[in-house]
Amino acid sequence: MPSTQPNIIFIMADDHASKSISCYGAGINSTPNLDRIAEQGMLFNHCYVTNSICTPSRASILTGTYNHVNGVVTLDSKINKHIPNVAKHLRTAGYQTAMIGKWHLGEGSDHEPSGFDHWSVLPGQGDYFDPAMIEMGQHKVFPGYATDIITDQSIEWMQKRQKDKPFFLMCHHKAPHRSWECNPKHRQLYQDDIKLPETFNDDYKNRAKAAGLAKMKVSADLTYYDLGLVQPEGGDKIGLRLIPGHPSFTQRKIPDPDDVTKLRLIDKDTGENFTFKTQEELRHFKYQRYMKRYLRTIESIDENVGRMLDYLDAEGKEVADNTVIIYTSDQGFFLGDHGWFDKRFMYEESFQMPFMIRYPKMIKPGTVCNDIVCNVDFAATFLDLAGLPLPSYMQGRPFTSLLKSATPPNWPQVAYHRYFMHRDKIHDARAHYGIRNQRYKLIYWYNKGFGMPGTQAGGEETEWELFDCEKDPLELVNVYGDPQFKEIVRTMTAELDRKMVEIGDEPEH
Ligand code: SGN
Ligand code: CA
Repeated sequence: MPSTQPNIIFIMADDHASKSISCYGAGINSTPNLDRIAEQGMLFNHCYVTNSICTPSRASILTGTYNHVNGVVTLDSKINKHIPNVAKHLRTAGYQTAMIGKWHLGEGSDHEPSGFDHWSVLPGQGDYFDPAMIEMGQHKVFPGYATDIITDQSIEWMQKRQKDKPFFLMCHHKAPHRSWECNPKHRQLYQDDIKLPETFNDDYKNRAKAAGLAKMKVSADLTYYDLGLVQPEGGDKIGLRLIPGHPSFTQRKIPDPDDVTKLRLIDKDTGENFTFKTQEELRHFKYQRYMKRYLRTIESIDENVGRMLDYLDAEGKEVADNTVIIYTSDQGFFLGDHGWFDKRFMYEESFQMPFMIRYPKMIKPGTVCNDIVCNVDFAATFLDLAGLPLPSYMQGRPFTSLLKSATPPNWPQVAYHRYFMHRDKIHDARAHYGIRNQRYKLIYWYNKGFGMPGTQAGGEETEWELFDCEKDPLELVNVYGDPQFKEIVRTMTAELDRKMVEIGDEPEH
């Protein structure tokens, strides 16, 4: 007799911006299989990450708590495997549980996945090709492409499961993370140019200094490795794969030389040569090359999510109807927006997570939710869907009523974000916290690092930003100091204070 408690399949990509999922409507690519989840279920327009960076986001998803509570505040933090998490609750209540793919919450016996009957994870960021994985503590190498392998393992685990018990599967892809290496069969995709985002030429005027100082510009901060290029003079050999941690892996940025006509770049796979007449041409080349490489890795995610859906549907209507299937990403990503790649900021493109969910028993097909939810709410929602009590330590709220299109009138339409890593070595992003409600976004750049690993001490002047998300959705004008917004600043600051009191985080002065 199959269980009446739903199965939960949680598919999460790494750095997948909603603009590169076609059901979100930006029109830059086509993802028919990801779209199936939204067509047969619900799409969220306002799902936010509480800290726009991998490791902390994953800790919040697993534990249902904010980062100052679960202790996973930076990219270098490691989760304490003894703290409770959603998989432990589900497993104790009779679920079969598995965690397959990117983990990034630490390695070794104190930090490995816990609460899972089966786990097979990439060490650190993992590799796109022939990835090493740690399977239940054993190191193994799996020949092939990471997105296929993670899907194969997920499907195999579902095949082997006990059919009379519900299951919880976390399937975490590596793609489309930097350095955007696609499955070779997708190399020819995207011959036509991708359209530039409206804010590609942002000059960062009228905003906090952090925006202009961040080293994540498509024009200046991409490396040879990122774009699959080599250079004739002193460049890397064609076909050479650089090793993460090796200085050239992150440091060899493609220059904007004084005389751009002297620059020659070479495709590492085909040997094709690229030369440039103007700086502008080089800048656009970088953007196109970045976007095409990024989108090609998504092609494989789309195919593989299609395989997961097909597998589930082939198990029969009863199982498919009783399964919650989610697609999301650990945070958003800048796709040339504001001239950037990467994430970390509370600006909308990196703050917003894609979130689509299918659960035929509960969700009307083709519905859209515009209410604010957060990754901290996921764990509580899973427990609620499984009919389990909400543990007192969890700070997230179950959004089951939103799935039924019955948002309670008092639903708190507010998301809290805090990025702790002040001035990381790679992108030099500044520490900040703030809140967003349906209309406004308030950000405080407190610019301090507390000497945490991966951060600098700080000591710069602090700054505030306020954006009118309705009138200025691209967040180009900081209206914090505008007298017209005095009252809004007051109410938003009070709301931020309230939120910090509620969740137990402390303001910085
Ligand atoms: C790597 C990347 C960064 C990225 C972090 C965090 N550089 O360090 O660009 O911000 O990962 O990504 S790389 O050249 O080494 O790829 S996260 O998804 O884990 O948060
Ligand atoms: Ca990520």
